[in-house]
Amino acid sequence: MSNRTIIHIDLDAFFVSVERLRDPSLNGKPVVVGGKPGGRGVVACASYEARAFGLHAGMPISRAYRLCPQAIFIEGSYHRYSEASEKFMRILADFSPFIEPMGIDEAYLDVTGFESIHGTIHRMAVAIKERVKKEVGLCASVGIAGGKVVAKVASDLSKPDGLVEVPRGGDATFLSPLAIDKLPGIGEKTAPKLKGLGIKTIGQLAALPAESMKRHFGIYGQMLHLWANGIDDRKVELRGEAKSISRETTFARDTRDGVVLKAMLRYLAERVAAELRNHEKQARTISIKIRYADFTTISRRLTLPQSTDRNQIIFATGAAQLDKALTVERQPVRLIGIGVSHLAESGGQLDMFDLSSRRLGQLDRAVDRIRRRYGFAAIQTGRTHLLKDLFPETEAGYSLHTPSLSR
Ligand code: TTP
Ligand code: MG
Repeated sequence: MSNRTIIHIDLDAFFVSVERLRDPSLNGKPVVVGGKPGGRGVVACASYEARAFGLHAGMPISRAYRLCPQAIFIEGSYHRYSEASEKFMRILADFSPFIEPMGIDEAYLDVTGFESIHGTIHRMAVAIKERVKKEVGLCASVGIAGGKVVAKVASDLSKPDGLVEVPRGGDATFLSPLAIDKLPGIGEKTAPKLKGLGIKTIGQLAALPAESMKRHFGIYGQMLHLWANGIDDRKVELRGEAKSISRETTFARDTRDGVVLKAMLRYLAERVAAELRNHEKQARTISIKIRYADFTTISRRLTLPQSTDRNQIIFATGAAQLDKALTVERQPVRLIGIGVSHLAESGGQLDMFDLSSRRLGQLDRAVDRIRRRYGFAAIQTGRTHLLKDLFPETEAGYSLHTPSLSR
């Protein structure tokens, strides 16, 4: 039996809820953040009212509009979400130093032994929810359990504005009656396979011998076996932070124009690099993602000998990958994205790049300061200048369809 107590907390309909703070007339209505109808983005967040029509994150906006034309469609403004996210995480950090933020609106807290401070963990969770409501204006849902996976299942189940505490030692019993797709890690691929074997509940999954899970699903099967039995020893990683940062966008019209593609890649690379510097991180692996007109999606990655947070290095690495990809594929491009992973703290490392590169670093930081004051589009580097004529500009920069600071 686990002797730990883990809280998982996740904001409800996060992007939409932030929009509602700005415009309360959106309350109670189907609302979609992700793009305007006629546009080609995907749903980032659908309000619960919109979910009742079958809308969900990841669905193309065009389909969302067909299912629920009366919904209010909003482009969204990432800087406001990231501001709310920071406030939220700061509140959590007041409650436990053992916090692992996951993505933008959720976190795990290890609160083992914290009863002595708050009376009960249940009361502690209520206090967290109240502060988040009062200071950020948002509703959060909380799960309390003996490990991460069950805490997450519990918070999901409690939504919206919920709080579910699994009794100590009761993790497996809690999971047992639930449908298998409630278990993280069981997605669109695994669920049908398991259903094919007649496995519908997590309890049935838990009863399958570990050996046969391993035979069917490899290492991953072993993990599912443990999780289904409520066993999850993964630590809440101290000061855990984003493991990767990426930005991507869908073009209004498919394009093969190398100049436009590079300009957008430059812009996205600058946003990624700025985010890295903001987190005082550097990255070693640079990846790009390209989705072609027929929706085939490829990604290419390159690991550098040394980590970096420089606009120019991140862009140039991505651009080289893009050039290669464009020589083998003749189709126009629908979406382009760039991301970094393999992150390390930026301090402490010897800078092996030469002096001119160090100057570039100073320049990047000067640009960051101006952009923080006047907005991201306030300064254009040579290439991104072109975007001014091609894309709508908002206070936060050009509108990106699927911003992500990811898991
Ligand atoms: P989630 O916590 O997965 O979803 P949610 O907060 O909108 O709704 P709930 O938790 O109540 O079920 O994601 C948090 C935010 O991350 C979400 O508001 C928008 C963004 N997001 C995307 O941009 N794309 C995605 O595919 C997903 C799942 C989320
Ligand atoms: Mg959420």
